[in-house]
Amino acid sequence: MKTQVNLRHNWAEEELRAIYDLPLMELVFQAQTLHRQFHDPNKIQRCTLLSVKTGACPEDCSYCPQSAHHNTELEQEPLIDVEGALVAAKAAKESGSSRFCMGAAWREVRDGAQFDQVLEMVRGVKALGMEACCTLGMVTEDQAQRLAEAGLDAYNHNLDTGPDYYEKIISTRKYEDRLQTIQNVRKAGVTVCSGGIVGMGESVDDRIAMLAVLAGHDPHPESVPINALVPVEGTPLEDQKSVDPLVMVRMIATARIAMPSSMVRLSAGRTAMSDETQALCFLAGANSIFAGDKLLTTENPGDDRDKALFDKLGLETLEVAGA
Ligand code: SAM
Ligand code: DTB
Ligand code: SF4
Repeated sequence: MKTQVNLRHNWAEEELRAIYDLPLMELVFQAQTLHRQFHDPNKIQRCTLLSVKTGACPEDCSYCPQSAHHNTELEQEPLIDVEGALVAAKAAKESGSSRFCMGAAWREVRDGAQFDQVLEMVRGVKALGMEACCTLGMVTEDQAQRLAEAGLDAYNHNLDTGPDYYEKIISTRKYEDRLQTIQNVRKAGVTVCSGGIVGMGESVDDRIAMLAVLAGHDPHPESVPINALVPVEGTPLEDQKSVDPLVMVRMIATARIAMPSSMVRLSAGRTAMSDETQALCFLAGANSIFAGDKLLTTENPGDDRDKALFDKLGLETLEVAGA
């Protein structure tokens, strides 16, 4: 889709805040207008997640059921075999997903047999004709390069929130560590998937600060997941009040306006959302979702509910060329 809009990489927080605070109708209209210059408004990409290594993570991310620092009911699982990952990838493809994202509860990638196994999974997913994505924690430039050589299309590494709020959520790593991994991924020629979570008790300014950091990257992250916190029992954020759905709409619209050519993914939290909320999120510029009945460890709406939603809204699945 051709466009005349110049992408900007110098958004000031004040500018983004003014956009976020627009009257909702104006905000959604502006976001949708821009959306149409870059994307087909009736097409949504479907991606499938698979947790290839579950739980016992040394990081202490307050939102995460997989952290070893919290007492959740989660069943731990060591790295699954390549065959198991590829069976899941094939099923995902058959159900309409064009991207397969493999997640590991690691703080960082370590060179060795387990990383080699993940590289083999990436090669296998590519051989199925899908986009391959990984989210494995921190990676060095050399490891990112090896992922690129295996054919990896995208690496997910979220900033999660603004720089000031970050230390309230995670103490075992720094914002700068996250930024460094994103840079390593970019240098290796792998596309960047980076976004965050709303509903962790952050202020509007924290949300805006995160969007300003994301939109300050040149190029922008090709994909920007916006997650609503899924509060999980046993995590420090278990009692967080669920986020107002219109906060998701405002975040998505602001992300769409700041990064108009990126895929904006309505990510975790859809199970608790009404069809109407999701419709507003799509109108505000979300054009990708996670499909299937599971995210990494928590529930997702599943194919039946999503098919009904797509049918009701007249949405189609976006086929990704050259995946
Ligand atoms: N360990 C890797 C990392 O942290 O980058 C990859 C897996 S981690 C589970 C991927 C992302 O899932 C996190 O960055 C966070 O944004 C999101 N996430 C985890 N738990 C969540 C929850 N309870 N609700 C919403 N998003 C969550
Ligand atoms: C992203 O931003 N959200 C996905 C994906 N990237 C890796 C993960 C959501 C996880 C939600 C909690 C869980 O299921 O464990
Ligand atoms: Fe580990 Fe990632 Fe969960 Fe943090 S978000 S505890 S790094 S799996």
